[in-house]
Amino acid sequence: MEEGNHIGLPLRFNNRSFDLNPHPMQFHIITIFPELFTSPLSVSLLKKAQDRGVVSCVVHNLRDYAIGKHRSTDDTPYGGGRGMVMKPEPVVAALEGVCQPLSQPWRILLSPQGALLTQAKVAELAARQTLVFVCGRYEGVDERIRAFVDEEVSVGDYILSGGEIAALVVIDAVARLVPGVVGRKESTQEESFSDGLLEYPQYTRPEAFRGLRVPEVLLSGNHAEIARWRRKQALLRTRERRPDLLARATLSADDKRWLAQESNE
Ligand code: JA5
Repeated sequence: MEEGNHIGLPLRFNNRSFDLNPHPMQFHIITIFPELFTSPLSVSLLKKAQDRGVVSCVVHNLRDYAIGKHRSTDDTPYGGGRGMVMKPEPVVAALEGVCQPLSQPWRILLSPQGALLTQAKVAELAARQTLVFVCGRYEGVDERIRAFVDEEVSVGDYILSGGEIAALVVIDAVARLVPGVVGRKESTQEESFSDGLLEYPQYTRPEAFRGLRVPEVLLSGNHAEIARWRRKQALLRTRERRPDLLARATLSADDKRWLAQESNE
């Protein structure tokens, strides 16, 4: 169960992790909207990971580090122009307050100007023990904040209202690589797809849905043939939809022969 609130206490989504596992992956989030994290961190995979003690998440309210009567976290841009800019003092005070008790925090600013998140970057982040995310809001953050983080990460070339949802994307992807978060069976299966191809098509009951039938081979019980069919579907689908991925994928001699043969038909 989550603990804390947004009027002073960080939202701590796990208070048992240290008893169960001396080295849980720690995610700290600095945001003006702690509530945005409540549901995503309280259900499904991330909830189970925290219950198991392999992941811990602490959401820190940026406003708690803001000073003055209004505890402002934004101000107007120097030089004029539209919108507001996130002030540097509260963000840096929060970073210092949050990081002070941590041993080797890695500080990440979510921003469309960061390096694009890839599975390779996800793996790199998962090798660290403590990630601290700064979520920007308004029309952007004061440029000087960049001097107080270790890197800037983007989750894609589109505009978001703030860094919060981007931080959740990073957390979800990183948590999946933490040992004990995803079951061993699922994780081996996932690895077999990290050869850089798209997934093969999947089906479940019923056999016919609105006139659309499940491919006969999947009903055959012939596991070797099913595996071959799936591999071919993954190859075809990747060539069709993501030729950029196919160019970099790990292909066997069989794969290459089969693809060449397919394009000659
Ligand atoms: C953070 C004020 O990676 C995609 C994006 C991350 C991010 C975006 S778009 N906007 C902001 C932000 O807006 O701080």
